[in-house]
Amino acid sequence: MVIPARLGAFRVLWLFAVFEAVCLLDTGMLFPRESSSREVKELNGRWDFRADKSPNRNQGFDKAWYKIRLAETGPVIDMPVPASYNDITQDPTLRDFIGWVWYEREVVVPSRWIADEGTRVVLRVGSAHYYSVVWVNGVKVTEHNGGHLPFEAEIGSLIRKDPTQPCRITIAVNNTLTLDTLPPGNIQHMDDRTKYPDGFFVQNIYFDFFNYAGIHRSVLLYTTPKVYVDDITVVTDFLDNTGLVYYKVSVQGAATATLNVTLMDKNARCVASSSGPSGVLKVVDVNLWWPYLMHENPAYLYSMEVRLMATDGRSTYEDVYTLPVGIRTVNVTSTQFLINNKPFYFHGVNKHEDSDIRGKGFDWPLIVKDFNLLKWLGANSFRTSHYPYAEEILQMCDRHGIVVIDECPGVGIKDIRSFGNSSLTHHLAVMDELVSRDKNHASVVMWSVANEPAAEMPPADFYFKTLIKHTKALDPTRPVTFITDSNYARDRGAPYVDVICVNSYFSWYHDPGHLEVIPIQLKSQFENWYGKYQKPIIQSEYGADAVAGLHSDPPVMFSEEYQKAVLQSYHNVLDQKRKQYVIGELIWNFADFMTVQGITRVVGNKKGIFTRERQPKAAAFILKERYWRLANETGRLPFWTKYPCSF
Ligand code: BDP
Repeated sequence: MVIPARLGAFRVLWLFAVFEAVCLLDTGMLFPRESSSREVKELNGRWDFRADKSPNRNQGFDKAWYKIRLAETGPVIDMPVPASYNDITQDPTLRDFIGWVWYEREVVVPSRWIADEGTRVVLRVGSAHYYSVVWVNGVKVTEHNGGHLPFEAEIGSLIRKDPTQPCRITIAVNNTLTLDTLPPGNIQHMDDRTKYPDGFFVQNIYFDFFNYAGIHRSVLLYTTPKVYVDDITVVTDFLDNTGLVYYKVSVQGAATATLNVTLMDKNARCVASSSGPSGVLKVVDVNLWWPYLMHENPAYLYSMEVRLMATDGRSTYEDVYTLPVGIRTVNVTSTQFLINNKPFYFHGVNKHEDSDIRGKGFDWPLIVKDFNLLKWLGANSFRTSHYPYAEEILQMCDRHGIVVIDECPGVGIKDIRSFGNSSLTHHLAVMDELVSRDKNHASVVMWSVANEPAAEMPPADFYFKTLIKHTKALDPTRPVTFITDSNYARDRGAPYVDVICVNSYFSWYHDPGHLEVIPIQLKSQFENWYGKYQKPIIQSEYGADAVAGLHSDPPVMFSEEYQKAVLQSYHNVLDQKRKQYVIGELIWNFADFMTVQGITRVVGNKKGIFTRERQPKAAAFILKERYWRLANETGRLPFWTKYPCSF
């Protein structure tokens, strides 16, 4: 896998071949950024909202609610965007609602956008859970299957039809999960009228987080010229002191265009330039992108400015898009994970997009707080368990040097029917969207195609072989993994991954209360997996629930002391095995998070080392001490031999 380390001229040829592969996807999903040629208008704030509580949840479509103002179809309530709708009101039926909900907002579009026929106006939804249909002034403009990923539609011609009309945006979102969605789920109708009321049904899910729904990320209008930069792909490398940025730009709207590409350093000095739709930028005395705590100058980002000029005989178009670029390489051997050819040890966390009131809704204060906590903790990495996180979060990772294992929403694939063709086709499409969105982030070092699937089932072999091969073809520059539990009988798919990621909960789900089993069971886990596959291993989850403030000595389950003891016991084994082939450890979980109601969860999963309000439990201090010690051992900074206290 991944870039062969030192192959001289072959390496360059190989990189060009790779590069074509990364560009396989036909349309781009560039993050909307303002520039001299592009404007962005956020449509966040208060929207009108109506849940379709009709028995078949289809009244909105039957009565065409999109054709008129939502408030004219029936009672609407205020709903913030972005946010999950579940925890916003006092209505218990909305908290657990399954089916279609309707959002609507009228927008004033700047008149110059409408007047200028050479301007494209794009409506973009950062993410909505899970199936969305979008109308503008009653006309359907797009639909999208799946949460966590953006989708968009060009609406310029539509709003130009009648510039006197306000631009009314209607978005219907359905959170129903089926055997073919990602994540999968299924609806169960309860027909026994001696037990259940008329029309009673439940949504079964096989994952452990609350099925928050709604419009979770920003809704935007943005403009580009009619001829525009549709996509950019960069692949980076270096030879000695020279950084190499292979780039490819795709243009839409014209058959020919002039492209100038300039790479600027942090001081806005041009360090390399090129022209044409593809090429290589050579950076003398390169500042590589290094992870946090691995280098004294981590997370160095260049700015790549792409400037397009085109003419269609009548008009001239100029488009400018600037992409942050970190120059780094990733390689995997049978025992190591290399960033810039140096061994990298993941000491990090698993997270969730989750907090009170807003649920999975995007929230800058929460994000910045979480990054401050990660840096305080000495964490150098996280996994986007169990779905793609907001693009702004990955941008923060690029800026701060936090390394990311980027996971798709393939969580809870437990039913054999979810290994069929339609599930696979959707899963492949989701990987396309994910790679297309995140391929240019220096912080993203590995793709994870699934979490704890029932990989012991025979169809899992074909399913994961196809999925992993497809992902590698999309992006041969990054390793691919899927996350398994410790049972190595569930290993269909494992032969195709580059890194084995194992979750285990010894003394919790297995042998609850018996801390003494951890050393032997964890050691066997590592030896079994390594013995079978000779691939590097990440302990991708481990942990224990702790109710903040609950104390017990001797430690008992759910106390802060027990959580601490589990961590310490794991760390002893990890310290032996990280000298061999264990390349990382990610605690489950960064913070407490909400789950479905059930007998094993007391208002959510309490395996956080921080509470849901982001306050530390005792385990956070254990981990902080450890992570800084690991950084001192594995980072390369003489002045970090002292314990840090500056955060
Ligand atoms: C793991 C799952 C994770 C759960 C965790 C737990 O990957 O989603 O939240 O168990 O039960 O197996 O706490």
